[in-house]
Amino acid sequence: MKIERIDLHFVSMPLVSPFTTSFGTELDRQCLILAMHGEGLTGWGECVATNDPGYCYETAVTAWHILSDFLIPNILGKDLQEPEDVIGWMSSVRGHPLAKAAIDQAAWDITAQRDGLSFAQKLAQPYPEGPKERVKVGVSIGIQPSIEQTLAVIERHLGEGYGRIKLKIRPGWDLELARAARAAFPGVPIMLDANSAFTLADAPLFQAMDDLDLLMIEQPLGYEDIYDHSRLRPLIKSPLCLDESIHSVGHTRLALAINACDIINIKPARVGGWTESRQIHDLGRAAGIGLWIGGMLETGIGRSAQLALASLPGITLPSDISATSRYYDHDIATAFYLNAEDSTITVPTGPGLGIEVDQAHLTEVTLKKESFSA
Ligand code: OSB
Ligand code: MG
Repeated sequence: MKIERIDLHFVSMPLVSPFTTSFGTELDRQCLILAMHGEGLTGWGECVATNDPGYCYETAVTAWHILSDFLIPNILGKDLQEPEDVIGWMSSVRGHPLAKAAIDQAAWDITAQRDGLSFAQKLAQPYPEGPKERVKVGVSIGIQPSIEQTLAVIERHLGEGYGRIKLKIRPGWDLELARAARAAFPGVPIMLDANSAFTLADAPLFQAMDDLDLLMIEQPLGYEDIYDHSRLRPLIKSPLCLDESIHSVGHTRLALAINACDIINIKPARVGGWTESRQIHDLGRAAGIGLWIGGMLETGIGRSAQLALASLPGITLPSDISATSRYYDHDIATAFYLNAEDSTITVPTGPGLGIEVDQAHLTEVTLKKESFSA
C-alpha cells in the first residue's frame, strides 16, 4: 500500500502524579503521536521521547527534527508491503531509535489492519502457539519523598491488584528502601531499577541486597556499559537485568556472549521498534534468559503495541504496562484496565492496535501539528 500522508502531533499531557527517577522528575508527559495514512487506513505510532535527554539522548524536539526532516521524507510515497520494509528506508539515519520506533509501530499497525489481524496476531505469526490473551504486568513506582510514603504507594498498588512492584532507586535511596519494602511486604515480587546511577565500585551495596529475594536489579551501571555489568553479575545473587544498555540485536548478542545479564527488559522504542524487539525476543528466548517489556509512561496508543509484544511466547516476566489510570485521568485512546485477580491486562484483539483514538482529545493536548503528504 502506498504511504500517502503522515501527521505528526507534539503532545503534552498531565500525569496524575509526578514521576521521579535517578535522572529527573516528569510532571507532564510530552511525546509525539504519529498517524500514517494509506489506502483508507490509519496506522498509529507513539514516539516516547520526553522533554529532557535523561533516559537517553533523544527528546521530543530531536525526534520531531529527525522524523520531519529525514525519516518521514524517506518513507512518504513508498509502497509498504510488510512492516519490515521500513527498516531499510530508515537505515540512512544513524541512531535515534525512539524516532524510528514511531514509524515502525505505525507500519505494524497499518499492515495488521490490512491483513485483518490484531497487532499481536501479526507479531506472533512465526510462533505456533500464537499470542497470549492476557499478559502479566507490574507497576513502576518513582522515587517518593520518604520511605513511609513509598510503602503507602506500594500498598495502594497492591490493593489495586498489581502483583509485581518495581521501585526506582538512586545513590542514597537504595538499600534502606529495599530493606523496608521487603520487611513490609515479605511475599511480594519486588525489583529495583537504578537507571544507570551506580558504578562497579558500588558492588558491596548490591551484595548487601543478596538476602532480600529481589526479582531483579535493573540497569544498575552505565547506560552504555555492558562489560562492567558482566563483572558485577557473578558478585551478586539478585538476577541482573539490562535496560538502557541494549539498543540492538548486536548489543543483545554481546551481552549474552559475555554473560552480562540474567534478564533483558525489551523496550521497543529503545531498540528502534517491534521488528528489532522480536529479534531480541528470539535471541533471549533461545538463550533461556528472562524477558519482559519495558515502558515509558505510554498513552493507550503505545500501550496497546507494548501489550502485543508482551504476548509473545518468550516473555517470561511481568511487564511495565500499567492500566491507563496509573498515569492519566483522561487518555487519548481506549482505556486499559487491570485484571486484578491475576495482575494481567487483556491484549486487544481488534484489527491492528484494536483501539479507538479520541481525535477531539488528541487535538486538545496537541501543542503543534504538521502533515506531510507524498
Ligand atoms: O527505566 O524503565 C525505565 C519510565 C521512563 C523512563 C524509563 C523507565 C520508566 C519506567 C516506567 O520505569 C515504566 C512504565 O510504567 O511505563
Ligand atoms: Mg528501566
